[in-house]
Amino acid sequence: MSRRFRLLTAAIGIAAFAWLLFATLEQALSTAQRFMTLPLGIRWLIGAVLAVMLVAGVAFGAYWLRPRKKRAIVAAPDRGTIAARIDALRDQHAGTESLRAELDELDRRRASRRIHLALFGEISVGKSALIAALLPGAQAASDARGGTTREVTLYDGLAPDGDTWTIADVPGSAEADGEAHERLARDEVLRAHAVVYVCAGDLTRTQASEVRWLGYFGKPMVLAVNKADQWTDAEREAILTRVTAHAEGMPDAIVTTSAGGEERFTRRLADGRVEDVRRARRPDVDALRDALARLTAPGVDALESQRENAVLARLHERTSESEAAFRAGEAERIVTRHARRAIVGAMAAVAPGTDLIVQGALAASLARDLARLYGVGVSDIEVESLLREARLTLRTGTSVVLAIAGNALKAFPGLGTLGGGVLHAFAYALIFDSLGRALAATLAESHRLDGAEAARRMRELLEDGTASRLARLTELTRDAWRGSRGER
Ligand SMILES: Nc1nc2c(ncn2[C@@H]2O[C@H](COP(=O)(O)OP(=O)(O)OP(=O)(O)O)[C@@H](O)[C@H]2O)c(=O)[nH]1
Ligand SMILES: [Mg+2]
Repeated sequence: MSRRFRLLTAAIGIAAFAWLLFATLEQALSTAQRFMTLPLGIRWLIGAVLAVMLVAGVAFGAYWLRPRKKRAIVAAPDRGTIAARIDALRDQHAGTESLRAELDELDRRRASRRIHLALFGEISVGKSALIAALLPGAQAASDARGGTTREVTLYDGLAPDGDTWTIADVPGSAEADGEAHERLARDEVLRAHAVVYVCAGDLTRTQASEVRWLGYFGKPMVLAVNKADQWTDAEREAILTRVTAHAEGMPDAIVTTSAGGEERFTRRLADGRVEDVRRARRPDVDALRDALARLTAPGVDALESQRENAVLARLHERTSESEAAFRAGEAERIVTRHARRAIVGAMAAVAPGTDLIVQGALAASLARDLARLYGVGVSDIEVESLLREARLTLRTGTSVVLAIAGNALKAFPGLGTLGGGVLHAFAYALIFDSLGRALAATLAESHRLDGAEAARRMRELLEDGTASRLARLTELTRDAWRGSRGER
């Protein structure tokens, strides 16, 4: 194209643009003029509509361009609070060894001032192979069979900046019947300053949830898409795009790696012969090493508080589970004790009628004991209102309770031989067992004495005549009966 022709085209382009600008301006001016001739009310109306559209447009633009934040990170209670809870559990003779050991390990690693890393991911994605590639001295066993790594092993090696990294090789997740191994893996992963989440292709739903789980605990994370040697460049790009979308912004970096496997090719020798060659593929983990170096660059002191938060958050979960289990056991004992007393109370009644009532003093004591166990303060008024609700429930449920007691007598003929009044004794076992369990469940869930909710659950339990329950209550009735009358 000659220079003169190009100048001409440029001049025409500029003239066209200027004309367009002029025409738009003219259109805008004439619209404005016509706008000014409109009645004042219409002008305000149009102005208001335009203003609303402008605000909506700006708001939508701001929403669209907002920085996408990572999901909220869990906030853990401090070490002292958790240690005190563990001590309280120990004083109540609950098993606390593993909780205590986790706290000790937390302190030990803080004192060691070493950067701890961990690799996490499903079985056979190449975690052990990646460790061998990152730390050439490490002898991490890698094998085509899934579930090769069965325990947590820590490997020490030199980081790019000359510091020492300790990298944990852990069992793979998502193995059939591998829950215990997976728990080991997850606990170790939470103890690390930074984690490499390893996958070998696009993230499945389960893998994406594991990435989210790491994000929830605030783990600095590199997502390594391993076995990249198996794809063409185009496939690799496509997989990376999908992995990035499914990881929902959780990882700090996403890299591809190639850690192992075999490569096969044919080689033509100088004498013309052709031979098949199989050899271990050279690993390519440079991008991963660089990403880890960047992630750990702030140093162990800067990363430590985040690491401790994750460990303490998990300890909080585990301690809460132990506390709940301990309370459930204690609640069971309290309910049984009161049910036993209710049976004895029923036997003491001179002439038991068909009218069942909730024994007030005993029910109040049951409510107070359970509330104390769950650390809920209760007033006399609340206890009174609970008793009212329970009595109302029983009034409409009397026939059901007596029918279930009758069934128990038929199912366990030995019970009938205990004598008259045993039907009522069993009925009271059922009533107090139902009230106690209903109350314990309500207290555990809502941490307050919710009479209406407890009564609703009590009604359900009064109607529960399953065989195992009848057997348990029969045993209780027989025991209490014999205990109070002496062995007969
Ligand atoms: N082609 C190829 N194969 C790989 C790569 N990395 C690992 N492998 C192979 O994948 C298989 C599993 O590797 P491992 O390192 O045992 O995997 P893992 O994640 O530690 O597995 P578990 O310990 O069972 O959880 C082995 O046969 C490795 O040789 C890779 O980058 N490319
Ligand atoms: Mg392994």
